[in-house]
Amino acid sequence: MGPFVCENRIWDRDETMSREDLRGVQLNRLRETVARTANVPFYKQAYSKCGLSPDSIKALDDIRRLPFTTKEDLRQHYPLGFVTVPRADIARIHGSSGTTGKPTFVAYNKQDLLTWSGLCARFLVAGGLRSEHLVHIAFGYGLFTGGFGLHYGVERVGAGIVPAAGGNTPRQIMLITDLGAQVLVCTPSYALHIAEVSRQQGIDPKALPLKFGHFGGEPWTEEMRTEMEREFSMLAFNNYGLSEVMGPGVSGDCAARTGMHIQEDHFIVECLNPKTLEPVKAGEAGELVFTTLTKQAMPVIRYRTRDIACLDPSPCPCGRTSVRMSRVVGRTDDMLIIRGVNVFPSQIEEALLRVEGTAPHYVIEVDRPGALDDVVVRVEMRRQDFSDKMAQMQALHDRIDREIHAITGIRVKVELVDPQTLERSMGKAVRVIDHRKEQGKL
Ligand code: DLL
Repeated sequence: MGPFVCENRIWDRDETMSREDLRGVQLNRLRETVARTANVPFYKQAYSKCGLSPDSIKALDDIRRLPFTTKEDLRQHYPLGFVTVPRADIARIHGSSGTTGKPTFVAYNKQDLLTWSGLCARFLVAGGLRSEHLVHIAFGYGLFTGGFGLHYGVERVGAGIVPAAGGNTPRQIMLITDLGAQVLVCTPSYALHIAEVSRQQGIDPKALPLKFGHFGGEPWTEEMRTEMEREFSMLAFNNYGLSEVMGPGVSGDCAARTGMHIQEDHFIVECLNPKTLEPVKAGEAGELVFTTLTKQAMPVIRYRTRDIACLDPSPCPCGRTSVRMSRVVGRTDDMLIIRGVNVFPSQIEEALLRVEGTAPHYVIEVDRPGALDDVVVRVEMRRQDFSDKMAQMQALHDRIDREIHAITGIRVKVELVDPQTLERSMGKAVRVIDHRKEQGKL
């Protein structure tokens, strides 16, 4: 533990209900959710294929008879084919990267927004937030669920907010210093970057008023937690979520910090072997699959997250009765998280395809030399397009740069390389080299 103590406080009594009561709540809500989704064309078809109706759900184990949902399914029903409410009842739409240039959208009605802020309030309070605090939010506000999700969670607790959003780190440091925020909300890598820039400016991060940090949106390690707590002299809490299931608020650390409590009265979690789709043994790593229980505008059934983690059902000293999940230790697909933004290699390929003069050979190299991710995209030129003219090459470079930014939303360093210089692979092409893994940062 760091220099501050986090009192064990609980926001909502439902977090401590007995396992038996919880199972009852889950079963009722699962039946409601199946009923609600029966009119979504994707589920309607899937249910009728296997002869299922809401009445078929007699016990929680019956969830295993329900179909899975994947990001690809959402994409195929672009933009809002999974929505169960009339358009007029949609209160907010967020989105996250898909495997191609188009995002997948998620919709919320008024009640969903209330449920969501309550879920964020739970983990924020579990991690030290009090109504008298001032919270600096350095997440992007936009389609990404991080900014608005945490914003309304903090507001629900009654604390003050500085909605700084991302970017301009020296200004962030000024705001934290001058306004006196005790709590920082952002991605873990951005928090470390703030510490780095602060040092460069001759300000010891310990001198900042921060006492608690709530970090999520990307994988991080226990070593990063230790470093952050030492750097800022704060307590750092992990929180997890994904847009398709809700956004932040699916799970979060409590004061014990021995795994993130999954908000099981709102989500049923399964941990499955990603190949066989059978449950793994307790404590073993598997793919997390979530079914929403209270979402109204866009519930999802057995959503395959592609995130690999373990579940721990043992009782927690904090009094919450929910199962805890470990840190995310990997993914079953090739999604990269770059400075908190989800990026698929296929999006970069799509950008390159839009630019004439590039060969289908490229390599994406990800590194984290300091606190922030750096991406270099090396693109091989076609012989006929390879030019001695600097201006032509520069124009090509800039187009690639623009296309990648337009599709992924992130800035990368583009390097044009001579024809026939990138290594050819005998088997599956190696498109991504992620140095963060060997650096122990993932
Ligand atoms: O990242 C939601 C979020 C925002 C959670 C802010 C927490 C804080 P997406 O953009 O849809 O949603 O990305 C979801 O990010 O499947 C994980 O792979 C990864 N992820 C999110 N939180 C964590 C975490 C938001 N604490 C994807 N640890 C998920 C590891 C995380 N990975």
